[in-house]
Amino acid sequence: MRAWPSPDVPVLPTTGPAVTLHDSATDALVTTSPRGAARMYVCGITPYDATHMGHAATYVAFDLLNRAWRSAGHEVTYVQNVTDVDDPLLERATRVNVDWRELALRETELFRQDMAALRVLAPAHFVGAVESIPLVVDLIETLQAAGSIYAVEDDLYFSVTADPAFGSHSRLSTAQMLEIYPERGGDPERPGKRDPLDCVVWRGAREGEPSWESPFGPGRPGWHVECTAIAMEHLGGAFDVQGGGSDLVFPHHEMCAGHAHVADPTNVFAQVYAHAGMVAYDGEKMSKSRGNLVFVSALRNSDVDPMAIRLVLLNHHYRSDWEWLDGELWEAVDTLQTWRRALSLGAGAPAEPVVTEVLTALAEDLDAPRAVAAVQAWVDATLGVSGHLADASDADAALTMHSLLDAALGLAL
Ligand code: 5CA
Ligand code: ZN
Repeated sequence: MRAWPSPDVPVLPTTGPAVTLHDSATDALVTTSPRGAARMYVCGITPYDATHMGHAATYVAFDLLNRAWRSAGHEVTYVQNVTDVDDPLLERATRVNVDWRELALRETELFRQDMAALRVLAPAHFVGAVESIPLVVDLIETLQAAGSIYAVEDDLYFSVTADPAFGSHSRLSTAQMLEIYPERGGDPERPGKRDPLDCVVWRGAREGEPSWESPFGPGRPGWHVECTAIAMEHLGGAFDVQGGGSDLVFPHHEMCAGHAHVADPTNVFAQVYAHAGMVAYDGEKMSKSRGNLVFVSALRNSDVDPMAIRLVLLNHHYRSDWEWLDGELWEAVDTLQTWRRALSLGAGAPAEPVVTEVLTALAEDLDAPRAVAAVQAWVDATLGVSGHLADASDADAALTMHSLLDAALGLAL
């Protein structure tokens, strides 16, 4: 499907350092070393409701990675899916009495607008589950040939025991996996399964649900196999980073890694599994199912500057869990006003050390709060205590800072 219009990225005078990133599978910082273009897959939305701050935080986090790689001189091939057919979407469509396709189209379009407003660089491939059904069918056939697929009634399951590395990506014990699984779409109790952790790859047609023809009978793709098929098709094996929120560590990314490994035992799915922390609101994880949501589009409709929303997100390290507080948004609005005043002066405190510090901070596991602090220090030095131009030793400071804020942090001021 169509992505959103991607903002331009200004070219910086300095090249950034190699990018290190926390890998959930090893719980260690890894220096990414892309060969050719850096290849990144980030799990996209299930489009049954509008983009909330949790989604926005996750996509801005991986946008920082995209930008850090570009600053380091890499091209980036970015792939993102849209889960445009799945249980929660169908349930919501039924509940609000709207055609599921219409709901998915509408919410995907709103997501595009939100991402464009937040200046998130667009993926090269923005791929729906429905349009990927032939890829999913091919992958299931490969998994079948490897002996890892069996049927329970009209549904096909993937045997997790077919992957000797199963469980290693999330580093969870079987007991922990069994506890989380039913909370995240799994069905450990279903009779007829060989292992309670096995997952559906093809869901046979049900009355009132959409279905597509396949060699396994009419049905629709399972969730995990959708992302595996799309990532493998557009990025190949051992791509650089598989990303998403930390709610996807298990089962989603573990299953994807399992499918990919069984499909090609000589290869791995991704080199690094990176996860953004969860954003809460009213004391609980912000989620469509709980309904404790702050929508990007609602704030935009109230004329909130999307750059202020982005600054709030940047003020929290991507790996931390944090709570959305409306007060932080109004602080960010004030901060941007001060930053714009400093930038309007043209000359200012030396900008080059700020470029180095911001690029270094972002290259070290996307430390956006540290980068923001460096910008704030420049603003303070430029405005001084009087609030007027204090240190004008760099005649082109504002030009450099404009480019830096835009290229590295996605803030166009
Ligand atoms: N379609 C699947 C991924 S293939 C899905 O999880 N969709 S989603 O709409 O529920 O979430 C979209 C992305 O936002 C995922 O990467 C998810 O991990 C992330 N996400 C969801 N809720 C939050 C939250 N409260 N805080 C941070 N990230 C979140
Ligand atoms: Zn996914």
